Amino acid sequence: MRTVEGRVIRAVGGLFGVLTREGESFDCRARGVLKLDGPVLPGDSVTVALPDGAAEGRGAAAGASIIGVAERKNVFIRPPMANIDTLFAVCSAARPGTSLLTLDKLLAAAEYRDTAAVIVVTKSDLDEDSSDRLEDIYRRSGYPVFRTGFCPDGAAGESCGVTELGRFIAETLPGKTAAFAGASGAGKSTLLNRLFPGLGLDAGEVSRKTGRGRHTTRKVELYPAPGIPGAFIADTPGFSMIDFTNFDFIPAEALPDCMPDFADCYPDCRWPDCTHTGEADCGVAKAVREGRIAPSRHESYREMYRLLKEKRKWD
Ligand SMILES: Nc1nc2c(ncn2[C@@H]2O[C@H](COP(=O)(O)OP(=O)(O)O)[C@@H](O)[C@H]2O)c(=O)[nH]1
Ligand SMILES: [Mg+2]
Ligand SMILES: [Zn+2]
Repeated sequence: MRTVEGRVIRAVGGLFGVLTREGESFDCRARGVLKLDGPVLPGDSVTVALPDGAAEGRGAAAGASIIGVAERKNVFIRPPMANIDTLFAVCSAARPGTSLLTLDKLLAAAEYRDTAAVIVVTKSDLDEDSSDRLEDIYRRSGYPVFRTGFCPDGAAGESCGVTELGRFIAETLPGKTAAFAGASGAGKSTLLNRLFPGLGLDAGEVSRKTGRGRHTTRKVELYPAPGIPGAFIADTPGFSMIDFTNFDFIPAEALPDCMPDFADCYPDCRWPDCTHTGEADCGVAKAVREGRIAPSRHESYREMYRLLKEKRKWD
């Protein structure tokens, strides 16, 4: 018997795929010793006990089992996964378009979980005005923003934004785990395949006609990011941006802390208990008037605050 450390890269029906630090993979069961609130999740860092003779690829049959789960940095419920350091919000500048409220919910949920967020505006080739608008709002809000698109005909060798994003990922992602969230059709699979040609993710569209097939299985899977040491990409097929935004566990009182672009303004509020939803002499409202905060961010905030307060009433 020996023990190894690794990362859960998939979870299917009580069987967990674990990739060890040494690069071996084992199928494991999770046995009673675990003291967790919920199940073992993709993204968990785990300790695995391997009986003598457990060979790679057939661990579970030989009795490989997860005997410990490291403390988590964060947990996403939908999609189910743990320990996400960075969330790439993939938003389309053209069809299907981007709901700013949905995007702002996603950013607040990421902030609350201590997950860094990066905005990627896709399809910038199709609508320059809409790309400019998204870029302006989120740059002003302090988020890193990248624009990608298909290159115009004849622009062979151009990457149209993908190289720049790839460089950022290579610099910031070593040792970290990233998830990509986006509305269906926003260009998530296309982007991942352009960024990581070696990853060979399923790029196929979900079959809308039959509504089934392997692409519709909602299974989170982690992949080692090709060429980036210690980095993982969480692929979340079948989950849309809406799934990631289940943010109603945030207490309304904590929402201001989930708006990094507002932080500098709070000292300017006249009332210490200002909720920034319409009080007189509110620092946030002042910053909006002066153009330091994008109006849409304040509108989203007010709507999210209202939703969270309403939710509290029903609980
Ligand atoms: N013009 C243009 N089309 C894109 C771009 N990115 C993706 N698409 C197209 O948008 C559609 C949906 O892309 P897909 O990657 O499947 O979206 P997903 O559902 O988010 O994974 C496909 O037809 C892509 O070819 C882009 O940057 N520019
Ligand atoms: Mg896709
Ligand atoms: Zn205020």
